[in-house]
Amino acid sequence: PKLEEDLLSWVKQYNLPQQYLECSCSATVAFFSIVKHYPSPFIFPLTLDFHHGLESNNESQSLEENTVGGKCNRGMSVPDSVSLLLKRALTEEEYFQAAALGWMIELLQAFFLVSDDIMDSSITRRGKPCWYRQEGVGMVAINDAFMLESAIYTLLKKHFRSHPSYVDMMELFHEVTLQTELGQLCDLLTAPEDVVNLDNFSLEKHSFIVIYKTAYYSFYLPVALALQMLNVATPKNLKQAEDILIPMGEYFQIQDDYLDNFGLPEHIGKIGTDIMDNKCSWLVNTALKIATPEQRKVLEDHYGRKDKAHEAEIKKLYNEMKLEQLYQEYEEKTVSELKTKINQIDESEGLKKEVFEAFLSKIYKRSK
Ligand code: DMA
Ligand code: MG
Ligand code: MG
Ligand code: MG
Repeated sequence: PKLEEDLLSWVKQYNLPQQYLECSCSATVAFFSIVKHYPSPFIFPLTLDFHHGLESNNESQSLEENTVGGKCNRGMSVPDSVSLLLKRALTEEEYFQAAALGWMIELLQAFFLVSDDIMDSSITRRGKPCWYRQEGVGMVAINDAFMLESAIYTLLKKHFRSHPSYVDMMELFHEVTLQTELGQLCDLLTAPEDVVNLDNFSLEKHSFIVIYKTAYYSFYLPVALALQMLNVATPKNLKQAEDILIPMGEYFQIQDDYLDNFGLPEHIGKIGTDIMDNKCSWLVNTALKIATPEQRKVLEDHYGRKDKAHEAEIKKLYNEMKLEQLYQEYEEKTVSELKTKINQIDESEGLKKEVFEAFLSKIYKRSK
């Protein structure tokens, strides 16, 4: 509340863009609405319930509009996992804690997405212009991203300071943040804006990039937090969880790469940029693996150029090469491997197969 009062007085005092007060899409405002509404234990459950088709209220509406707007898969995975680990419905207190941790993941996600869209020169996100492209925002979005990250630790301290796993949770957030940043670094370094060199790409490099940039924070983090919240995390069960969640997260990012080209902007809420951005995507790597010399030439002549006509040539080639079908084959094979892995889990360390099955069923054949 103190922070929010400060923000409002700064906006007035320094004559900052009105948007910071009014814009319903403001990540900054969303951050402060969280702080503002935080004393009510129902703000989190209500907002999260919204994604399950339940009615929302006006207060959670603003939060929904601003920070969430996405699928909330990561956030919801904490309460879902805690409930599956306990094999029962959660008490109000448990739900509040789990949902609060879920929200911290959503804040981390918001932090990564605001910065990712700047770095990727993206156009839209969740069906609206990317934050940095909105009026009066621009490069202030960089600082907004940092503030979204800060919000995690504000909330963690406020609600978990006396929890036995407080330090472990904090270290976990720091660790996965670093892992994600390393992944983003490799993603950017393999995609220089001015030099296209297809020899730089490989499926091995791709695998490293996607595991680091996506799998740790999207898949490992929610389950690790659920275990920590229940004070049952051990090096052994964390490692077991990692061994299945990392390949699952890799599959998830390959879906993202596939949808970047083959998904519908109305479904995915964003316009694909991977071809023009010269990204080391699953699609280009798969194409390179099977390309004839002529097809490779097309890739060399048109990939990674900031130009719609060049992009169209690549899209045409992807269709000719039947990448959609190759993706579907990859998906079936991977999902069956993941199911086998899940079935082999030794539950004596406190894990439950259902935690992983729930995760997998949320993403299988997703179109958004
Ligand atoms: C996403 O990679 C990774 C992070 C850490 C946000 P991406 O650029 O493919 O994501 P998107 O397609 O959502 O822009
Ligand atoms: Mg991006
Ligand atoms: Mg990116
Ligand atoms: Mg993408």
